[in-house]
Amino acid sequence: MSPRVEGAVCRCTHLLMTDFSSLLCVLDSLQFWELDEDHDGLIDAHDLIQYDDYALTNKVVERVMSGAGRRLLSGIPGKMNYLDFVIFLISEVDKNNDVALDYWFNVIDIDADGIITTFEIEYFFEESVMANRDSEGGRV
Ligand SMILES: [Ca+2]
Ligand SMILES: [Ca+2]
Repeated sequence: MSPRVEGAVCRCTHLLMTDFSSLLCVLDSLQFWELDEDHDGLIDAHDLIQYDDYALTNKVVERVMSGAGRRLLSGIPGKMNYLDFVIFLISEVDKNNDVALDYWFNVIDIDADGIITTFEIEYFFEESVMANRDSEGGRV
């Protein structure tokens, strides 16, 4: 394990107190390490789009990387640090917790007016349909 990953694991261990949570944290660290191709401790949109075998659309990644879900702690526009990634992962893995609900609501609420409209849903849905068509070889 590289010193950078070990450092991330140690930081995370201080944040999460149970053994199970610590194990999840180690797995998160390895996932972060894999996505961070140049290993500079930051993930950009190019890296995040590869998350979970390209499970996210470009529009969602763009919103996440803009800090729409939650302001990025990295302080660098368009770049996510390890803690930003952990918050993203908590929101992505279990979408039923309050953090996740707030996170994804904010991602979809493009104009940040506190209301999700059909326009906002269509904006994201359109790209998902196109991605499904592509993955199914044109069949829908
Ligand atoms: Ca990087
Ligand atoms: Ca809105």
